[in-house]
Amino acid sequence: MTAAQTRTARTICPLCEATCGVIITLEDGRATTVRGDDADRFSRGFICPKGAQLAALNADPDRLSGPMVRVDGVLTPVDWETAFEAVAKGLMPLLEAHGRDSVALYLGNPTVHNLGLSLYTRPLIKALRTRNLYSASTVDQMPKHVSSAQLFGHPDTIPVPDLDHTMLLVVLGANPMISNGSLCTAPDFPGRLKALKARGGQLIVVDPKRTKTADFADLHLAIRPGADALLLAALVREVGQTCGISRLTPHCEGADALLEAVERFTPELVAGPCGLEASAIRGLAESLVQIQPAAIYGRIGTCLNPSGTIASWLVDALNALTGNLDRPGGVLFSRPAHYLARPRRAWRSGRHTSRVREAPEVRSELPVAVLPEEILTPGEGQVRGLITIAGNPALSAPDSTTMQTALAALEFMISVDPYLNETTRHADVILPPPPPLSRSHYDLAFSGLSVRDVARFTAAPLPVPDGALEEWQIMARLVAILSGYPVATPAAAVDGVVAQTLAGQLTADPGSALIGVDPKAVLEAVGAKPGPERLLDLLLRAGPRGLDLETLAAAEGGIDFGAIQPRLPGVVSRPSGKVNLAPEPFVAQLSRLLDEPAPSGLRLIGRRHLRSNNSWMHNLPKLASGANRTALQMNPVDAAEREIAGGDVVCIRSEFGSLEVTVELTDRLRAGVVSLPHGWGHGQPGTRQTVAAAHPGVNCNVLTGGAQLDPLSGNAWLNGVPVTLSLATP
Ligand SMILES: Nc1nc2c(c(=O)[nH]1)N[C@H]1C(S)=C(S)[C@@H](COP(=O)(O)OP(=O)(O)OC[C@H]3O[C@@H](n4cnc5c(=O)[nH]c(N)nc54)[C@H](O)[C@@H]3O)O[C@H]1N2
Ligand SMILES: Nc1nc2c(c(=O)[nH]1)N[C@H]1C(S)=C(S)[C@@H](COP(=O)(O)OP(=O)(O)OC[C@H]3O[C@@H](n4cnc5c(=O)[nH]c(N)nc54)[C@H](O)[C@@H]3O)O[C@H]1N2
Ligand code: SF4
Ligand SMILES: [Mo]
Repeated sequence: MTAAQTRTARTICPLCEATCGVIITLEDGRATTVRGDDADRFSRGFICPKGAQLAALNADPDRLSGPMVRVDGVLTPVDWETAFEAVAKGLMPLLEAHGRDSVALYLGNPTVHNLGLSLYTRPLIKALRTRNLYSASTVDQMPKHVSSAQLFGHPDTIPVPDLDHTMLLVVLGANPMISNGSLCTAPDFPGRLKALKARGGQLIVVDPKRTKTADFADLHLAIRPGADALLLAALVREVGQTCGISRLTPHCEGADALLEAVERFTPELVAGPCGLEASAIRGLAESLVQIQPAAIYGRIGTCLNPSGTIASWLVDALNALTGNLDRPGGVLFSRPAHYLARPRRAWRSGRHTSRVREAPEVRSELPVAVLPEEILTPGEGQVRGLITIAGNPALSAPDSTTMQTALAALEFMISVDPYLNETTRHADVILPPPPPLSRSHYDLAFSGLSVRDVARFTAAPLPVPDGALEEWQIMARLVAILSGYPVATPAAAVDGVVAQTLAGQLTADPGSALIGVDPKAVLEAVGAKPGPERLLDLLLRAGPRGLDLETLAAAEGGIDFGAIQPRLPGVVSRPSGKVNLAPEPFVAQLSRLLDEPAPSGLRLIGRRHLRSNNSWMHNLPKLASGANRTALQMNPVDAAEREIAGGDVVCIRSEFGSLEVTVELTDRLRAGVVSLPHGWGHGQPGTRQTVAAAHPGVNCNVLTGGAQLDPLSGNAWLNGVPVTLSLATP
């Protein structure tokens, strides 16, 4: 091999929210090694074991290289034109006979890590015009969106902890030493926690498990699952009793109503349900009063239960009351370099409801937990077709058994996905994107959730393989079909319309730097190149930093605009211009929490592994190997009570299903709590993921259910689910 054939290219790892810059070595047009990019202005060389597998992911032999269409019941490779013909032939009759709502759309997690997909989501939703819109958000962060919408006016106006400057970080229900953070984009989260300790700061972790993050903490409070809202209400009350509203920024309203709402939540009252000592709760409140600045941060553990929105709200109410909202070292709003639409209006949900159980729409979405019943319940408005984009609801959504029955019952299904997995095996048409290293990268979502204000763009390290379609082209072709254009309409024609529409919007919004400019001139300035890069260029030009794509692309390692800065009151888009600390529906829901029966029996929670990424990276040998990753972790005390020993196979049951699993004893879990990870249960018939099939694991979402949701956000109840155990009969 000659040196001329070896080169390196920069990209940004698209796998998790940490957005690490990486350097890929390319030999003979193939990615061979991956290392952290020391020149990246944000991640400064950090990389984790998953990022290190990007080259392997890119070259995974099980990745689909071309579209597949079901012919006589069998998924068969076809050319792209045949695939799009099949899409039109399957979808259009359903839409014509049964209306737009008869076809559902599910958007999975990788959508937001992918520029082409994120920019084409809106056009696709607009073209489909279905009320049956679903996403992974309702098995994840929807409570935080609802909370932010009510507090700040927009669901994406989410404050992030100022990790690099805080002196006290309180983490509830997150394990960033393993997950690398979520709704808090901070490459090298572990290093940032070490820096917090090094400058004399404190870390407090509230988690039923003594996690790797808790190992690192000054204090770990092993709360009972699902009790965070109660704990937070008591903390708000205690802080309110000590400092009243003296530390509140003047940009808040509703403080009196907030303090009244938490009045009854004394530490003594919530101690039992939280499984904590009242004195420990008081102690935490005291730390929050004394240590300044402080940041309170809640994530998955606070969101995946029926009081997820209440907990998400109280996290920010507590930040506000302790004087830490919009303050360096507290929680702040990042300012991305691209344009964001933030019209000033009252936010609403429930503008329509699901057909069967009348679950309210939130952000135009219905809870993914109701998708199975919408497919399986006959009648007017029944879902008969489904499009999944980068999602694996067969494993990731609650009540997997019913979900998979529902997917099998669909009349027609399309998946945009690189793998033949538990979900896409049900599809009639699979449209695979090119490998990840064949696309450019810019973080539209995560640059609005970052602990520093940064902008980074990387070009695609590798060309799109022969015969592949770029992901935006696949999306554009779907948009054309759903809009009733001829099937053969080129992607570029659709893209032209999308760019024109965006230019029109950007030149008409007073919140855009392009307000009043002639849209034609703007389009001329960005040039004719189709696809996401032109759309991104438009968004950058309309953004607050006066950037354009060429300038950004030339900035090696990206541009660092510095630490995140206070943004109140401008960032609030509520009609009053103030932060609402006591949204009425939240106050009403909070008061109901005290009426709930005290929890009893065993509760199941989840866990994440450093080498997993939800369900879809178990097909890489280096990430899937090792000891049994889906053992049921339990406390020795619970095991002894049931005469169960480590290594025993037990049957774990819930209202929704049962599984046989091997027990692993650990005193890291508090008694009364057992744990299984999600995203496993591979090797199902009709899938093609060879490595994953050899390490199938069990699917914990067989045990979770969609019957009870967070009423305010529609989020699923996946943590703290009641279960029972018995020894499996050999
Ligand atoms: N390695 C790895 N990294 C990932 C992912 C992955 O699958 N693997 N997934 C990515 C995704 S999509 C996301 S959203 C993020 C999530 O990132 P995190 O929010 O950090 O999620 P987890 O690591 O699951 O940590 C949740 C913690 O909540 C605890 N917990 C469970 N129930 C409760 C409760 O009721 N109260 C409290 N206080 N704690 C509770 C659990 O024990 C666990 O330690 O991670 C991302 N990063
Ligand atoms: N019990 C339990 N369940 C959970 C969780 C939990 O903590 N506990 N966590 C929840 C969370 S936080 C999340 S985010 C969800 C995730 O839920 P989903 O988003 O539904 O599932 P993923 O496992 O992320 O699957 C991603 C899919 O996208 C495909 N994919 C990967 N890259 C690309 C790409 O570039 N383009 C396209 N088109 N497809 C791609 C993969 O092949 C895979 O099929 O799971 C949730 N489920
Ligand atoms: S931490 Fe996340 S973004 Fe960074 S290398 Fe690992 S998977 Fe990629
Ligand atoms: Mo997630």
